[in-house]
Amino acid sequence: MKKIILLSLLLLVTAVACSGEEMRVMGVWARPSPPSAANGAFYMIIENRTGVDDALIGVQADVCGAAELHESFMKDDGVMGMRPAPNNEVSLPAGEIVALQAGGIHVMCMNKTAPFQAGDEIPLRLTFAKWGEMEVTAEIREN
Ligand SMILES: [Cu+2]
Repeated sequence: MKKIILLSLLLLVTAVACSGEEMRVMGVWARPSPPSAANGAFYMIIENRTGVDDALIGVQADVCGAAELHESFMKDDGVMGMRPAPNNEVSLPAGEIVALQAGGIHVMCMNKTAPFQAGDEIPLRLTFAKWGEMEVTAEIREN
């Protein structure tokens, strides 16, 4: 009897240890910007531990008139510009870590409805093609 209980416990522990499949979103943040600034950008690190290829396909925030997925690129005149990410999504291959960061892919918050002040916490709702929706909190800080 004891052996069976021990074995069950062992199986349970193993099951819990292996069930780490998740979409991990870390370090969500944005720089402070004054009310006069129409737009802001959110950055974050996404680790796809779900075991399947996925994609970030949308972001919503109450403080943004609209939130778009953007990529930065070098324009012909050597100046950095930005444009909607290909297919308006960010690919998240299984097992990989993707960084949304300044000078790269970012979430563009268009037509801000509130200033971003250092110390503020802004809720964002992320939509993944397969993982579904996730609520995260962006921290407003200088860097
Ligand atoms: Cu942008």
